Amino acid sequence: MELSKRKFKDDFKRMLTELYSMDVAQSAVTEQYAALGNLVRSYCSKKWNKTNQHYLDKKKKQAYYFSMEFLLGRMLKSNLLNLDILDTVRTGLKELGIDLSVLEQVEPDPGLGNGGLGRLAACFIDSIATCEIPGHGNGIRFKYGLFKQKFVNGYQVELPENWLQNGNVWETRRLNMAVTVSFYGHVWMEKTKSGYLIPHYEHDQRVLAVPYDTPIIGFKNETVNTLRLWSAEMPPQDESSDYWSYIQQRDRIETISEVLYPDDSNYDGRLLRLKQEYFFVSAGVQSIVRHYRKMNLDMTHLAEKVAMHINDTHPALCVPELMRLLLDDEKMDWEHAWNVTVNVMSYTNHTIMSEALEKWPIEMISTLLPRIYQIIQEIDRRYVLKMSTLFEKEIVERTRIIEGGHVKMAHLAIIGSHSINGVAKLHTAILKEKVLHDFFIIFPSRFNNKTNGITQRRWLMLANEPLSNMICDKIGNDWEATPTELKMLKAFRNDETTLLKLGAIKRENKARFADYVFKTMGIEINPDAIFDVQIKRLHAYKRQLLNLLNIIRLYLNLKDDPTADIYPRVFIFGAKAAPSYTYAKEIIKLINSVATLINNDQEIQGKIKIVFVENYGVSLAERIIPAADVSEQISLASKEASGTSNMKLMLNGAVTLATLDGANVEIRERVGSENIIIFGLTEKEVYQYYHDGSYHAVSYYENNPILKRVLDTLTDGTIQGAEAEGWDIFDSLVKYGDEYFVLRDFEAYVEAQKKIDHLYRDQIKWQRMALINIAGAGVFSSDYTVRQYANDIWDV
Ligand code: DL6
Repeated sequence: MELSKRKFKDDFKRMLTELYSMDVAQSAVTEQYAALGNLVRSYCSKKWNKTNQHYLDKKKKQAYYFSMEFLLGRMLKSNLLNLDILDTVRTGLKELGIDLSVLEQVEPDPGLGNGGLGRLAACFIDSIATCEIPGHGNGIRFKYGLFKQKFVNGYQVELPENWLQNGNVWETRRLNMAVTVSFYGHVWMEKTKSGYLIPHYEHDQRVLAVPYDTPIIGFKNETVNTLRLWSAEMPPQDESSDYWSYIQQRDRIETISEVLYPDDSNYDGRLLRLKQEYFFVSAGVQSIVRHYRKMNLDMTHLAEKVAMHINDTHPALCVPELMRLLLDDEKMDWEHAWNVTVNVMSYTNHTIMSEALEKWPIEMISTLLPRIYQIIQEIDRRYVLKMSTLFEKEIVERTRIIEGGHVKMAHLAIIGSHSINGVAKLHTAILKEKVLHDFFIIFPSRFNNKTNGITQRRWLMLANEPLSNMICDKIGNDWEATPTELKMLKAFRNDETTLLKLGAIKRENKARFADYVFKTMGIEINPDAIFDVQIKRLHAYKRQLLNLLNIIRLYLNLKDDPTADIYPRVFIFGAKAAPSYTYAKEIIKLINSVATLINNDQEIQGKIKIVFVENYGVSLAERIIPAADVSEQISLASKEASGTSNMKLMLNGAVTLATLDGANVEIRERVGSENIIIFGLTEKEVYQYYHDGSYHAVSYYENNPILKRVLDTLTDGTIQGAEAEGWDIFDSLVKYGDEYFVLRDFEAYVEAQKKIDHLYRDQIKWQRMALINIAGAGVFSSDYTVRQYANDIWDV
């Protein structure tokens, strides 16, 4: 947008006065932040309205991305960038004596997600608006985000993350667009005069779903889409009840949108989770259908105007909810309603881990959602009836929705969608050949791959301005809109000046991060060391443990010989463990205890250090990623669906150390095997082990003296303060089978790490690898990914 510095400064001062009756000198940073936020919103509000009007006038087909998680990160700078006013605002503020980078920090980082899946949803909505695709997000406005992580004596402690405490400038509450979502009660059928059976329902709990809309601004264009997050409130008519029962009822209702991932170790927690899933699905589907009605089109043509995307199994109830509206409200017959529903719905699978494939006990779902359960039963009955005529009984039984007393959400999503995609080539192949093979036999044409992507705006242009500027100096700025243009950087692969400059930028970023670490954690780290980064959820399959075992090996080497020729290294971890995942929490404690041991041992002269940042999230990722030399992507092959930190890190010039898992395979294709360090078992070898049962972890412990010595430190008192954790982890690896083949891959990993130590010493060579990685990262822009979704799946 056109905005002069003078106008901005006037607008900003006026906003401060309007909101707080203050001038700049009197105001505090919190007020300045709020004034700026409100101003930015006002700048985009016209475009937002115009975009909506345009979609309505032109009767545009629109896609709705249903996701339990949207891990947005802070929005201020991203909105300024997308409105193309970042520099104007920054200099304007500077002239008013205000530092934008300080204001930026005032904004809470909403943790409305857990990891890759939620961040992917956030990248997608940014890209959807940028690519001018009519598409919106639909989720829950959780009052509390994922917990705030603290380390107390090395243990993870979870504190509430009250991100809404000081309000949220980006959202607009739209009470007039609220809908009612109903739970419990019972359903009965009544015959009409013409002989049709019509369902009647009586519900015991009604919840008012109130939408809060956030503008999602496209990059330097006229599109502003919407992220609609639903909040659960007491419906007004129930206010007549007496005071105390009103308060109790209100609390019960508001709990629905209170916390992301309620404690699922007990029945009530699981029930709440199911309630949340239906809550945002029902609210979203109802409001989409209501919007469609405004266009006065026949309901049988819904799929021509609406696409609904089921992001992982959490929103799978979209299928029976749309069926309910079409059958019960629109009085459509089953075949037509089913046809419409399947054409509207599409589903992405994000994991092959069986624990994440949700299933709900029949008793729970039928009590909470009686009509929805009836519809699921009917979908299941018809599926079995139809497929039994075409396929063997066993395959139909294995793929049906209701089985073993449970409703299987992935099966519901697959049967009710016209498209099922995995998130990297390897992942999709595993789905087809192994995990969802039965479904692939039944619905081969529904399966497709959409490799994940990331937005280069947040992860390069905003997070790493020095690198972004250097790239523009070298190749111009076409890459900002066409990220594959980054490949032009390859022309500089032998240009020493460019390579040295790249190294110098990395060094500055590392020094900045080192400063932050010192100020916030009191740990001194050397910016000339290799910054070796593993940032992702804490999960056994991601194998933070493999990283740790190698660190212990290095430490023991240095203890044997403090002059050993080891290139200085800082190992950086960022990870949250799910609150009920005890083993992951034990790993956190162990890493922290090893960090205490190593970081305080004078004898090794700071040659290796461990930094485990607290409360890893989007904002911390933005600090760490530009400073990374090495990107650890070391999951057991076959287990990581895609990974996206691998893409963010390569885009910032980190060299990937990886197994052939998830999108690592495609990263290798892009950069060539000489610019990535690959090690470890392949997915085929892993499945072979499963097949023949021939993996015996204990033999690796017994036959590899280095590994034995490393593992023994877990139990021999070397690592103080984590004795119990040390024993549990030792047993899990040596005694109980080492589920994720950590010991099997140890030797290969050590060799790969030695290679890095060696390669890094030749800085020209290393920076060339970094450059090739940046040049190859453009293809992983989420702009391309969402275009593929739009063309191949949503048809928008
Ligand atoms: O697709 C986004 C992201 C992938 O990059 C990760 O590889 C994958 O682990 C993650 N999946 C989930 C689903 N739940 N679990 N487990 O978060 O999705």
